Amino acid sequence: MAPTLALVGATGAVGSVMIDILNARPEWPWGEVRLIASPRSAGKKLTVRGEELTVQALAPEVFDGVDVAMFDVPDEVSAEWGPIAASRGAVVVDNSGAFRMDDDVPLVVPECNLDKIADRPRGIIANPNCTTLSMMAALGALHRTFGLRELVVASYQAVSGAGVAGVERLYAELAAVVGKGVGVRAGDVREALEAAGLPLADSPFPAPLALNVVPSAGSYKGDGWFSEELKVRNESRKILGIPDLKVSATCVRVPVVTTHSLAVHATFEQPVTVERAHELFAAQPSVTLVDDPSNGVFPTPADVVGGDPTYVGRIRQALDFPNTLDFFVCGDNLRKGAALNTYEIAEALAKR
Ligand code: 2RA
Repeated sequence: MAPTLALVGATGAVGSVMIDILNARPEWPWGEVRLIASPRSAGKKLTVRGEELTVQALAPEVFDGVDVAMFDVPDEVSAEWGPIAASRGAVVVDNSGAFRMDDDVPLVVPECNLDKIADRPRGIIANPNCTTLSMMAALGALHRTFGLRELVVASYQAVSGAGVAGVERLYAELAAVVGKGVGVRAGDVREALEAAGLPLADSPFPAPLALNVVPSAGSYKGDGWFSEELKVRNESRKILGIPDLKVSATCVRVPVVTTHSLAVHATFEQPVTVERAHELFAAQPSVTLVDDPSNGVFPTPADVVGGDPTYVGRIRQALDFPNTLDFFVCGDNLRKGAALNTYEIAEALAKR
């Protein structure tokens, strides 16, 4: 019998992208699909592959008979409900931060470590954070040939990483500043937002995003580090299976709606060349090479949003660092960064 798939968090920002992905997948290994959300969203009707489905409220019984349950909900909801779904027999593929660093939960990017989905003592498989995920397909391809040793990363993160509230805030801020000549004097963006009734206290971000960049992503964790920066370090080590990988990240929120970008400085054990890197990226189906800088060809969020691949460009050999490549990657943080990677894991489970 074809397996049953559940989507928990079906009405959220990532859940909506997930439904687009379900509707567009060329292969369809599933029988029944169940859409699940908080009691507030229960009763909503959504269409999956031509069939209108009613969203069910999260409850233990909704997992009975489910083979694979994809979770796109806040950490605390996953922490409580993931084990309940697993105890009812579902394999949980979780996109929250609740289980990523649990030794008994594999953290999977199909291009890097798909074999780990078989080793899941808690019945749970974790999906990485979108910032880490945006570079993993590209980095994994290089690591398999050159052997990654050190990673220095700067991120340029879109506001949809902070959910619908982040997107609404950016649009509201842009409406408050566009055409008003602000952004030329220290403090005038903040003044314009206050004057428009958009106090920072109401924002998901700690500084204005319009006409600005903000070096703060996630929550502050002490000693100068934000949670996103620590996730890049810890998750990269676990996914690539390099526990002592040297990693330093600076994560920055930028006024982009969707698609995270990263400037990557990666040092390898073996000598590297740009030509060989091009070959390796060309051979990786989920990576699209966009690298002709002399003609203005490189990846940008505005050009790649909505796409499934990781887009890579600006590949160059570091001038002063041996065995080191610098490059720029862009990846849709709601697709490969969240919904698509989760679904790829679920689909691989169904095929097994
Ligand atoms: C962000 N990476 O961009 C987070 C979302 N998971 O805020």
